Amino acid sequence: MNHSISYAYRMIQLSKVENPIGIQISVKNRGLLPFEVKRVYYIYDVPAGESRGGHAHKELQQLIIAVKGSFDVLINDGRTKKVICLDRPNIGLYIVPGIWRKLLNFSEGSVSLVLASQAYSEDDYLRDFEQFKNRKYEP
Ligand code: T46
Repeated sequence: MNHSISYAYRMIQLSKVENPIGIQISVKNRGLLPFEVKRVYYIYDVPAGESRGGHAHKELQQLIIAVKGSFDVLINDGRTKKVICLDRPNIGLYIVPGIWRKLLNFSEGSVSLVLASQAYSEDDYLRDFEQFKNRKYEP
């Protein structure tokens, strides 16, 4: 039987206001997002060929947006993988807790913006893939 990873993520379209002086995108708490934003960070200047992430979170929910350029997000629930390309500043990738993620194939000059449901806590990270898999599927 094929296992679907569709429960693990959702693409969220953000509202865009376009006019002759530019484009603005806003994200409201308790709007489209399934969580309240408690932290924002962004990643840029990733050298060619490098990747970010490579871990899972126990509780954290996140929305990842390519505000500039493009990159791929590999998600893996321990059984099934999927690669999602982010390349539009008005489309965010929402990832539920407990999903391994890796960001890769960054285009030159790309910027990823991440909205997170919790303050930074190293205790929330699962950084060892074998531990991640065993934790998920122990009987
Ligand atoms: C994720 C991917 C997409 C902090 O002190 N505060 C923070 O808010 C963050 C995100 C990181 N840090 C520290 C922890 C490490 O010493 O910054 C250093 C680099 O963090 P990390 O190796 O976790 O970076 P990435 O890019 O591999 O992962 C980050 C997020 O940590 C993670 O939640 O999903 O971006």
